[in-house]
Amino acid sequence: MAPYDFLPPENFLGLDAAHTAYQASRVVVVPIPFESTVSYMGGTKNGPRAILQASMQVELYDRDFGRQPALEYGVHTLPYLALAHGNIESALESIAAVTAEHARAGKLVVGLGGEHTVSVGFGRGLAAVYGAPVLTVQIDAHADLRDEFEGSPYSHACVARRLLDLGPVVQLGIRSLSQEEAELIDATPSDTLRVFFADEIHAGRAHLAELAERVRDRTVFLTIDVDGFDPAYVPATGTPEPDGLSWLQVLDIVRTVARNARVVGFDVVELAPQPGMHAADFLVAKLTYKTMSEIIAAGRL
Ligand SMILES: [Mn+2]
Repeated sequence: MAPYDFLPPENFLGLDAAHTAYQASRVVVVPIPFESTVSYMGGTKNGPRAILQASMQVELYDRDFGRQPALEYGVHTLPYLALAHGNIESALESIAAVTAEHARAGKLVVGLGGEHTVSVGFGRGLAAVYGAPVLTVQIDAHADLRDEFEGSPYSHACVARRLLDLGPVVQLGIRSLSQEEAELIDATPSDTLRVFFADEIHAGRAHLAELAERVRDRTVFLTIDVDGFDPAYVPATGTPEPDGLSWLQVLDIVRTVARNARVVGFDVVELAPQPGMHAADFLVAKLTYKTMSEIIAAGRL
């Protein structure tokens, strides 16, 4: 039995029953309020609820498409996942099992974190259905390439290192890493690990052509740590870093990946909602909607 908790107060985008029925929906949203290894400021367990609530305010009409995409593809929102805290291995197994269940049904699976550790389970679930390698595209301020952190191989600081077990990793927006991580990046072939640091992205748009080539026709898991954004956009996150990406820079990356790769799932993690900072919640909700619309519109799933 799937380890679900209770029903969310509202579904993603606040759609009516006709556009949220499981069978007819192309997209399944999985709220994962998991928080265990956070190292600085907490609160990511409240991320899924804040995203769902903010999504009620997102316009269904999208000017980029000239229509209301969600009404065409349908979005089914699952209840919050109830996960065992204190046992990360079993939590990751549950996340992987739920992700696989809905991927196997042919859905675009969308995870709402929660801390970034949930992405390890999410990626494993996708790999179980689509087969390795699954290429991870990671938007993040942090490299997350530590082999272990504070005694755990499943710290949010180790996410990308674990996802490297599933296939290559392409990172974008990175601007904080340890010496150990810098040495690993230097020692790893770019076909396995390519890091587009934030300054490379700020320098122009040249990274988009290379990104398109690296992901072209690959099976991709897109993981968006919202601290990839500049804190001016998303201050409500546990470990903010200056000099981050803008809304348009992130959208350019999402569009490039959606239009060139076969994206089989994505997650949005590390929002730690703060009272009075609802702009961040809304940005994340809108980004989630635009990302699912881009992936469905690309017609590759
Ligand atoms: Mn991060």
